[in-house]
Amino acid sequence: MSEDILSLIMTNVIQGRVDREDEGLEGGMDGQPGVTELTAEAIARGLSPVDIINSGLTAGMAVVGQKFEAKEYYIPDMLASAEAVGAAMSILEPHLGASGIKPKGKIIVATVKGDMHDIGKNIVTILLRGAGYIVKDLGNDIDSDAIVAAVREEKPEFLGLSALLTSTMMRMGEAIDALKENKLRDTVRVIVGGAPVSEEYARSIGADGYGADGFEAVRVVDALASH
Ligand code: B12
Repeated sequence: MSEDILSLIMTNVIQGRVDREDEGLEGGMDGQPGVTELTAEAIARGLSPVDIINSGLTAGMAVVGQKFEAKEYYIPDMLASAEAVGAAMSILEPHLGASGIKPKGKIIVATVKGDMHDIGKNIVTILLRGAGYIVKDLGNDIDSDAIVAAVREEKPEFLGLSALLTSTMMRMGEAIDALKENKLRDTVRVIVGGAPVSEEYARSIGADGYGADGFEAVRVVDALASH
């Protein structure tokens, strides 16, 4: 029975259905419970939030990621699924503490100064939250001073920086330099991403990690967290 509701959650994430009003990417599903109703039902039935996240939400997003890579899904499809996961996470968040799950760590994320692109960062945020991290999202167009101030105040284990423009990607290096100047660089692992960014570029600016997509972001942070 619990497997049924988890696989229904997974299917509805893949269909990008937040609630029963949504018809789903393939259409014709309106009237049936969506991800939020199913998540609330799963909690009411006593299922563990971890199982809901791992076997329902994250499993669904993994399929979405594969479909995106195979060019079967496009950005709006990915966003619909990400929105469904985000809505479910809001329902689960109060239960995560109650079930005694320790967050894996704290991450601050930001899109750098001059850059308004935040869709990718928002997906990374949702997936990291889904993987058990506390994520503080500073938003987009964030300058190095604000990043330094947030690292000083929040003392996160990780900082995730996003840039989508070749004209703003150097701001990630500037933020890392600003952390050094403020003697905070050794307190935080910095991971970077965004379409123009590469592994090589990440290394050249002194970042600790690079993720090509949201799923890799989680893998990279998990790997750094275990060292
Ligand atoms: C949507 C979009 C916009 C929207 C942004 C809306 C929003 N709220 O984000 C709007 C319309 C506002 C916009 C504006 C502009 N855009 Co624009 N935009 C795009 C577009 C089409 C999609 C970007 C996107 O959302 N992709 C989907 C997400 C899911 O992918 P992603 O961002 O790459 O994120 C993934 C990974 O990169 C990674 N990731 C991202 N961040 C992070 C962070 C970490 C820590 C990690 C580990 C991983 C990670 O994981 C994410 C999830 O899988 C791209 C084209 C493209 N194909 O990339 C152009 C694009 C980025 N834009 C471009 C340009 C030029 C502009 C403008 C300058 C246009 C103009 N003349 O006004 C302005 C700049 C505004 C500004 N100052 O930022 C160019 C950039 C060229 C360049 N090399 O610099 C692109 C490439 C289009 C093009 N081919 O010319 N844009």
